[in-house]
Parts: sequence; C-alpha cells; structure tokens
Amino acid sequence: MLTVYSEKQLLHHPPKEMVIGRFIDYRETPSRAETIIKAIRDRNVGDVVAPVDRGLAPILAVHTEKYVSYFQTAYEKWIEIGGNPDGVFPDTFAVRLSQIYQDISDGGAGGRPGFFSYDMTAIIAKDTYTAAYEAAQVATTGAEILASEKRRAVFALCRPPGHHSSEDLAGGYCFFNNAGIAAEHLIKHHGFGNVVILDIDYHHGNGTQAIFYKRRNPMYASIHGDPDYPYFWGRAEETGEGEGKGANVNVPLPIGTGDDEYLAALDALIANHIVPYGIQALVVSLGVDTFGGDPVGSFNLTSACFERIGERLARIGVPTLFVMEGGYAVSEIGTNVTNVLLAFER
Ligand code: SP5
Ligand code: ZN
Repeated sequence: MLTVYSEKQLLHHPPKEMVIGRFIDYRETPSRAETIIKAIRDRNVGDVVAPVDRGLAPILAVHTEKYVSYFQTAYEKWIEIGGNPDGVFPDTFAVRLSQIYQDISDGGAGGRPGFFSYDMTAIIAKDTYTAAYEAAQVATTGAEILASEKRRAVFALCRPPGHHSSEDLAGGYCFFNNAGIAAEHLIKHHGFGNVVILDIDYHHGNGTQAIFYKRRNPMYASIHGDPDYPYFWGRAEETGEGEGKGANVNVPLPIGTGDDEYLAALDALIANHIVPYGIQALVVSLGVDTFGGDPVGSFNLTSACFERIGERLARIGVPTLFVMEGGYAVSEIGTNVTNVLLAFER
C-alpha cells in the first residue's frame, strides 16, 4: 500500500497539555508519526511519497475563511500580546451564554483563541500551522492518488490528527479535518456519489460529524468509547438532519470493550448501515487509541485485533483511503497501524 507522508508534520510540538488539572507532556507527539513511518518501512508496507501542495483550496472546501486566517497568524499575534511561547491558550470560550448573543464578535486578539476552539489541547505552537497545513495536503494527495490512479487503497499518514475539528473550531489535538478534506476531494473532484467516513478512532469524531451532519454524502459512521471525551457528542440518537437524516451513525461502546465485542459492533455497522448505503469509496479515520495499552483511550483491543479490523475493511470492497487520527501508545503504534494496513492487503 502506498503511504503519503511529510516530515513537516513533525514541526508541531507543544511541550505540555493539561489533563485533569495538571500539566503533563503533550501526548500527541512527533514520535507518533516517526514510529509509524519507521514501521511502514521496516515491514515493507510499500512506497512512501511526499504530498503535492494544492494550496488552501482543499482546506477552504471544509473550513471557513475566518478560521483559516485566524490560524495562519494566531501564534504571531499571541507573541505580540506577550503570550507564553509554548503556545496559544484561550482564556475564555465563546459558549452559549444566552440565546440573545447569537451574533457575538470574535472577541479581538484576546478573544479569538477561545472563539475558534472548544478546549485547550489543540495548542497552536510556533510551527503548528505549517504542520496542520501539511497534514491537510497529505490527506488531499492521498485522495487524489486513490482516485486518479484507481488504487485499491492509500494511507495518508497525517499528523496532527483532524476528526475533532469542525469548520471553524479546533479541539482534541485537531486543527484541520484531514478525513473530511479528503472525503470532500473525492466527492467534488472525482464525482464519488456515496462516500463513507468510517471513524474507528477511540473517540467520537465530533468535528467530522458536525461538518457533514446535514449532508447525505458523505455518510459519517463512528464506533467510540462512551462516556468519554468529547463528552457532548456521539450518542446513537444523533442520526443527521435534513438531507443528511440517516447518514450519521454513532455506535457508542462501553469503557473496557475488548476484541470480540468490538468486532461484532464493526460487523453490524458494516452490514446494517455501510453496505445498504451503497458505498462507493471509504475514508477510514484510523485511530489506534482503541488499543488496550493506550494512555488516552479506555478500550481493550489487542494488537491482533487490528489485523481483524483490516480484513473486515478490505471485505467492504471499495477504494479505501486510510487517514491517520489518534493512538498514543507510542511503542506499539507502529505495529498496530501496520497490522491494519497489512491485513487489509492480504
Ligand atoms: C485525535 C484524538 O485522539 N484526540 C483525543 C483527545 C483527547 N483529549 C482529552 C482526553 C481526556 C480523557 N480523559 C479520560 C481518561 C481515560 N483514560
Ligand atoms: Zn482518539
């Protein structure tokens, strides 16, 4: 399987994040991507190519102009106001204070960080924009190669991840919604009529769900831990709106879920929703934070289970783009990711 990858994605490295009130080392580390690319090479998964820069167009197909231009200069402006060089931390969030304040401004230099994010883990450090921009190009290039070269599958090794970011909000280590950008590229540039974004990261992809909630194409389908981050989204009752009714499928599973229950849920999701939808292309939001040893997720999957997942995804039988999301057990992340990809190709 071909991998698309760029080392520029390693430039994003905020030192710390806050977890239950304490600052700890940032868990979404550059070493995650470095370990994955090493395993891709060591296990001969296939060639690795650099992304083609398609500019802002693929990003602006998903994200608002205001959000993108805020993000481009956010770090610079933060330094100008005397902010901590480690990265941008909002001091206020633009939450629903009252229905009478629907048209609030972005809050100016002081307010913008909290206007364009909903938590404090999508930390904009010195080169974060460069890395997130590059991740979006990796995803777009993956989609482009999949479609134009009529490949069976491509792996977009994106970092930072994307599924928690919506059209104008960062959160959950995510800035640009790489999987959403890729799906939109398949739909807009290659005419795919029934794309499914299947999100197997441990966390619900609230950003992806939000972006496509009122659309029939793509379908968004997710299996995730519940109750857990992002807390307010991911219920089975969230099924889409308007034209998108029925094209949003959430499968929350309890903390501690193991291989057998997980695979049964995946089989049911594929048989009851993804196949009946008439799937023509698959974008997998590939998180491996479902692994038992993961320090962030709380499922109990074994490394062998990732092979079973890869086999099932292959059986769907459509062109497939894998887009990297979460996974924080760095010593096992290379094995777990390549287990999915190698089993898919067997
Ligand atoms: C892309 C991705 O995987 N983002 C995850 C962001 C999660 N951030 C906060 C997690 C806090 C969860 N605390 C519960 C601990 C259970 N082990
Ligand atoms: Zn996750």
